[in-house]
Amino acid sequence: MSIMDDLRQSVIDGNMDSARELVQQALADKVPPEQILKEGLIAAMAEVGRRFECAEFYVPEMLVSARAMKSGLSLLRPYLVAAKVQAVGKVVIGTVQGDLHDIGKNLVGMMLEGAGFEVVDLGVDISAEKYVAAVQEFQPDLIACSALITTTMPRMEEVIRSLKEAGLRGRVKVIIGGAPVTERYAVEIGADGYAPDAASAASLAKGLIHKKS
Ligand code: B1M
Repeated sequence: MSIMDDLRQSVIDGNMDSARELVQQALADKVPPEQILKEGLIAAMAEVGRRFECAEFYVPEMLVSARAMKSGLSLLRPYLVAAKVQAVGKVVIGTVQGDLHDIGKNLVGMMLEGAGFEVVDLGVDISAEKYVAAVQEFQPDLIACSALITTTMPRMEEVIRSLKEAGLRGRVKVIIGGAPVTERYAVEIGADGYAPDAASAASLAKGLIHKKS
């Protein structure tokens, strides 16, 4: 097995220590950082997403894999920056105003990172004004909003309305998700997409980025 095979397997197994060691070893062996990212970390998370979608993996397995990926990525990031490796796109993510649930949102963020996106995580209880300010500051390609309570879902519509009012709606795609959210709701409020889980959020985001370019 090659070092990339071992790295992919470590991430899939959720073995944080081994993922870090293998990234370190690959760097020492002069494997280009972009190759470590694409053939190691991103490929592993694509497989994790596939297993989740066909119910071979559940949330706990996905969480440990995502943590292993993050741990390898934190070591690799300075080398990616030095090598000027471009992210697939930039996503601003947050849980909407009045809502403090962040476990699902964090998982979505990690899967997006695993898919090669640069992720700006605003945290929880994020008002429409904060999303607008973040679009102005970070110039993302996408905004991902999470809501876990039926009473906080309408805050997603406010985000879209505020982006329109600020003249920013054409510049950024908005994707939404969270346990009470539905595809129908996404259509109703004029979002660009809905994802029922973290793995499909990453596929949705990649699809929207390709449509843009
Ligand atoms: Co809260 N809570 N909670 N809670 N909580 C729920 C959501 C609830 C369904 C429980 C219940 O009553 N059965 C209920 C909402 C009812 C409703 O509105 N329909 C509820 C309530 C009522 C409340 C409080 C109001 C309780 C109270 O104080 N009376 C309160 C609200 C606080 C607030 O937010 N203002 C509250 C508080 C809390 C805790 C703080 C104790 C804790 C949150 C801890 C934290 O997040 N740091 C908590 C928890 C843990 C839950 C449950 C048990 C689990 C949520 C979770 O983390 N799931 C939840 C019941 C449940 O869902 N079974 C519940 C695991 C996570 C991986 O899944 O978040 O669904 P999930 O994310 C998935 C997908 O939804 C999707 O991908 C993720 C991964 O696949 N997804 C996205 C999520 N965001 C996405 C964004 C995207 C795409 C996909 O963007 C594109």
